[in-house]
Amino acid sequence: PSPTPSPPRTELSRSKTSTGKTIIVEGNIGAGKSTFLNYFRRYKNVEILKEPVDEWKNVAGYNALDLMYKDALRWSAAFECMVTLSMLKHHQNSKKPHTLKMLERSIYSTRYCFMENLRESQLIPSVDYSILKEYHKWIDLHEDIHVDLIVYLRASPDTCVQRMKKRNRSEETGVPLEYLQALHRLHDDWLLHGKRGKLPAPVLVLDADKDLPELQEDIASYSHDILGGLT
Ligand code: DGT
Repeated sequence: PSPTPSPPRTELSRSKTSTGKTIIVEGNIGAGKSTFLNYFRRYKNVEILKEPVDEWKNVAGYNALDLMYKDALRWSAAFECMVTLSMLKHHQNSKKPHTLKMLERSIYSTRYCFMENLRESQLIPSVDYSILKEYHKWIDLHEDIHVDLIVYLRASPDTCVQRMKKRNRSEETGVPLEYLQALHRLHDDWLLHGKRGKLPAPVLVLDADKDLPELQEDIASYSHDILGGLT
């Protein structure tokens, strides 16, 4: 994988990132999104919306995440439907209207990274993919998916594999390196190479290959820019 370009320091003025704004945190599986989000728990004006992975693991008693990994051709469409709904809820909902909202992933990574990977790898029947695409087209046209900043935690697929092994989420045990390599490329295509059209917001790239304590230091040093004086 290509080296991480040095991140442009995003200078966000107070007026640009005040309350009521939305930041999405993107990056491969195991890139460190949880570490990033956990850092911001210390700020009371920041509302953190993590991916509801536990909900995906218990859909009326079914582990949809596990089903998707075990038999993607059969279950990936159902799983993407679930994820799309979760993301839509996160984009729409705010329990606290005067906070800065930080989302783990977004409807964009569902569409441009995960759905695209399933299509490229032929892990989703093309009729299922087309139906899902119709959903996303409709959402694009009719829903207000507002984003003010994208934080891209860019880690090499090798780093992600190591972190995945370490945390040992049972559903992910069979995930091959190639899957992470494909997701890495799709994140880069979307966030660095502009292959998915105009980005919804500026991108701040952080080198997430650094070990987690070092990454945490970087997050701390960028936190003021990220929050734009909110706190
Ligand atoms: P982190 O903190 O950077 O290590 O993040 P994770 O790995 O806790 O969170 P994430 O979003 O990378 O993934 C959670 C699991 O859900 C992982 O097995 C990938 C899967 N996943 C998340 N979103 C989608 C999606 O839209 N489609 C598919 N097929 N899988 C997804």
